Amino acid sequence: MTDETMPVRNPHLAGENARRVDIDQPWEQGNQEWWDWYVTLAENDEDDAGTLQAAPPLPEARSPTREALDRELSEPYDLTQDQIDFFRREGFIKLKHVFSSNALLHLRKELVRLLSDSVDAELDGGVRDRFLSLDMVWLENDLVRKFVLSARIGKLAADLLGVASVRLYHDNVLSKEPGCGRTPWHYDDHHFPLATNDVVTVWIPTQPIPREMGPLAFAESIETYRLVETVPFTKFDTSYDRRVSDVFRKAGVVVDDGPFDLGDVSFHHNLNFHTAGPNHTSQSRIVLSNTFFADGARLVDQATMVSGDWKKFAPGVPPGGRLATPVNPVCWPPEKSRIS
Ligand SMILES: O=C(O)CCC(=O)C(=O)O
Ligand SMILES: [Fe+2]
Repeated sequence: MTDETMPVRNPHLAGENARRVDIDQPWEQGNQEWWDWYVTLAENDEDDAGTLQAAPPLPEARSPTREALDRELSEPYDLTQDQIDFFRREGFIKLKHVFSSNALLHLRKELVRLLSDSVDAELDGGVRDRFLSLDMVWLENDLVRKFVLSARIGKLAADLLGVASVRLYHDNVLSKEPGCGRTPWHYDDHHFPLATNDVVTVWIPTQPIPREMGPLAFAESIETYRLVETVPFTKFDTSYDRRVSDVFRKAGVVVDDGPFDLGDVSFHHNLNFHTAGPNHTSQSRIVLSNTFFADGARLVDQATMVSGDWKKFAPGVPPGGRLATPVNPVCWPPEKSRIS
């Protein structure tokens, strides 16, 4: 077995020391370069590349008033016990009507502006085959900050995890451009250097995402990661992605790869395995994906390159240190967030 194909284990999960392999080296570049590398690890059908389909036009929208937007971002979204049980059993959930079309399309316009500034090109057709990413946007942009620190989302994250209080790990504006292939199979525990399993990511599409645009797709059962714990991660090719999908297919793992209607928002646990299809449409697939963790959590002792440029999200925190910097604000409950 070469260094590149050694199994990668998370010490706090497997209860053993992580093996020192060269993915243990820190990631030296930015998070955009990380995504450029990361999508090369996905297996894609050769004949998948080709003509793009026109996406359905975006619905008409009116910009919401500030009051209406603030209300919908802060009012609680009540979960049923069945929904909470589903999340804890399956490791993900898709919720309907979390935000209004007006609010989401208003956000999309702003994200299009930020993304096109970052690459100096038009979105929705002007950039091909890439996975664009921006992070820490909430620090600079008022509208993104409202969504990232939304009490509705913070409470949903805390309620799904069953913890009293959550902090932000980071925000992520993700745009899968026309022609970009699959997102490789992974679980986020592999990416986040957090020494806890109380971690959840909300994936907020800012447009309807039909199957051909590459909706996030989730393997059912929070235990599914156990099937692939010993599959060796390789940093140079698509073999990890291919082996994971082979194991899942042979084991009959059910995958929810259905479309997202406008207003649908998903939450996935850091142990949930997920992937996303290629974007075969001429529209950019733009989402806001934010990660929260239980207040009190610490960093792991040793992060790997799969965590990307994580120091940006935990500035100055030593290995094993408690993560509670000013860029990790409490997002629920509001009383605590005011004093933090
Ligand atoms: O948007 C994607 O294709 C992948 C996103 C993802 O893996 C995540 O938000 O955890
Ligand atoms: Fe992920």
